[in-house]
Amino acid sequence: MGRQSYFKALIICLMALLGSSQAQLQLGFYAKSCPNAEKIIFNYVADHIPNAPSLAAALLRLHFHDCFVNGCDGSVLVNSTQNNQAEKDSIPNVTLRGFGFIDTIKSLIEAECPGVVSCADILALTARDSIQTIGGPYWNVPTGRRDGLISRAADPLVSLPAPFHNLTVQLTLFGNNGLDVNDLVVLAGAHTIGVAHCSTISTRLYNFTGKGDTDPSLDSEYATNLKTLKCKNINDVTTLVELDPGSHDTFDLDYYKQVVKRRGLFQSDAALLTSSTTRSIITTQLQSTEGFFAQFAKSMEKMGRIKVKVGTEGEIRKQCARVNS
Ligand code: HEM
Ligand SMILES: *[C@@H]1O[C@H](CO)[C@@H](O)[C@H](O)[C@H]1NC(C)=O
Ligand SMILES: *[C@@H]1O[C@H](CO)[C@@H](O)[C@H](O)[C@H]1NC(C)=O
Ligand SMILES: *[C@@H]1O[C@H](CO)[C@@H](O)[C@H](O)[C@H]1NC(C)=O
Ligand SMILES: CC(=O)N[C@H]1CO[C@H](CO)[C@@H](O)[C@@H]1O
Repeated sequence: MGRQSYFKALIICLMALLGSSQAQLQLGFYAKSCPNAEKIIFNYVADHIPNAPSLAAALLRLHFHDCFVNGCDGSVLVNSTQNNQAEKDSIPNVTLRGFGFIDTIKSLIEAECPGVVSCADILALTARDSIQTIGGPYWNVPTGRRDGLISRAADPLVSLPAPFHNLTVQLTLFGNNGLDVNDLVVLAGAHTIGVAHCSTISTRLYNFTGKGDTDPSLDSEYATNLKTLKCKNINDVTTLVELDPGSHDTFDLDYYKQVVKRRGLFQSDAALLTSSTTRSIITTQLQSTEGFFAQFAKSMEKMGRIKVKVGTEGEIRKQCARVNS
């Protein structure tokens, strides 16, 4: 190889390296291309979440559902079309909320710098800022995610944990996304906020083994309360139950306190008591709110990196509910 072509090759290698180092998430990815983006999101959240704190839970869950299905690529935000049933129209979605909130923030950002900031990043930042606004943990959100082109109704059923999943299944689904048992127990701590529909626990309350029975792993006093005051029959699909009764808008340790009292709402919550590893991770969280927040922040940052699309992959959607055509 001649000296010149040697240098040419070297330069090409260096450029490739540079290219690949740019093609990953970084803090403040939009600092030059849309310097106000993160501020616009933060201000909108700070203006609106205090009046509607329950939306913080919805937005966090939306980010989780986005990341677990085809990676954090905004695919959860896409509307179905004549030719495509999107993730939104799949069973686990039925109760997702907050789409309008994201769409509004997207339009504010598009007005400032069109075609620059991805919906996946907007969702990740909005979830983080919403939780911070209700007094929960703060975590780093490196940005640079690109929006996916695909959103299929069949995928959430396969990728997302369900309320009736045991620990083994939950660990597998988290493992598929590079998350471990610690991440599972820590992120399940998100159930310290928000609500669930009676449909998610009707079998647990009324027909656990198909004999009209109640799941014996659920505290019996709590089960009775739920049946007499909340989910009054097996066909009730609309009534809402707090995941963490009494403090469903407060991000605290109460979820873990409920779980150890056998009052976790879902079988998936109760399942966290079925191994000594998960029990000991719960005990660790219960030692301090600061400790839990720090771990939650770490696991959220990890979750936010699941199978992200970067560089020239995917696209920057113009509207979050529609793939560009
Ligand atoms: C570990 C497996 C998990 C299962 C089986 C699960 C399941 C569920 C179910 C069934 C609901 C109730 C939906 C409804 O009926 O409206 C729910 C709500 C919620 N989940 Fe999870 N989840 C899991 C993990 C997570 C994670 C990792 C997060 C976030 C980091 C999260 C955040 C939430 C929040 C905030 C709500 C309340 C939503 C609202 O108030 O609208 N969950 N979850
Ligand atoms: C967990 O659930 C899966 C799927 O239903 C089942 O195959 C497995 O045996 C269960 N594991 C345990 C430990 O119960
Ligand atoms: C309870 O489960 C059994 C077995 O799956 C089913 O045959 C029965 O119809 C269920 N009962 C109700 C009230 O849904
Ligand atoms: C997506 O669907 C929602 C609810 O039906 C609707 O309000 C919104 O305008 C749609 N957005 C797009 C871009 O089609
Ligand atoms: C929020 C949302 O898009 N919900 C949809 C979930 O899927 C069902 C059909 O399975 C639709 O009817 C809901 O509108």
